[in-house]
Amino acid sequence: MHYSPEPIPWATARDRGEAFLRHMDSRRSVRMFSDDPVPREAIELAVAAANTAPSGAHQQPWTFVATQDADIKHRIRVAAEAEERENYEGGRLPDAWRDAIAPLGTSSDKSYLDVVPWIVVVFAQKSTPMPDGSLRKNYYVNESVGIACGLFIAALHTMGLATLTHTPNPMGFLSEILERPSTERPYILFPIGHPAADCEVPDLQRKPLADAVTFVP
Ligand code: IYR
Repeated sequence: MHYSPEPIPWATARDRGEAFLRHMDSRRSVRMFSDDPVPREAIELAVAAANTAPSGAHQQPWTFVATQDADIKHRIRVAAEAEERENYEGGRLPDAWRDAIAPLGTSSDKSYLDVVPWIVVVFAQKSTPMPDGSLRKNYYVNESVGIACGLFIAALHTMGLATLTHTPNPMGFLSEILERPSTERPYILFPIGHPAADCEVPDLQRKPLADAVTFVP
């Protein structure tokens, strides 16, 4: 089918590009959330935005599992903290990894998982069951689901919501608690809510553009 979006004059395009950059640059990952409610529609809108992501062979190999159930969130917190205690206090984190995350000030305390109104866990479908009972193998699953997650984060930020790209390690427990099939693996856990009134974030700088892009020749 035909696709012919309206051309945008450069002056307008630049304004939009700059506004989008300023908007995205104002986003921070948050670990201190308030328990203020967030409407289910906000989650639906963000997933709908994520669902526009390009994907390998248009297989859309993602499942977004959303919960605001206090018991499920608590079970996720307990399981995540058990794994992270092994990492932080049990010596499972290699020294180099420990050094890399030290500036973030993280610990095995994941109490925000009880506080946030929503948890969304994204699962990557290594394969997808078809209506005829066969299993379809998916291609470029990591790339596809990663792009979808980026759009999801941008959509949440656009609605003034905060999140954290959280990958408790290992995170197989999420498949059990959320009862997902073995064709899917947990990819990222997103606690979602408003930042706490006293929210603090690490004083991080983004690397300069010159370190992010190189034009050749
Ligand atoms: N998964 C652990 C450790 C951790 C790892 C990275 I890479 C981070 O950027 C931050 C934390 C945790 O969630 O605490």
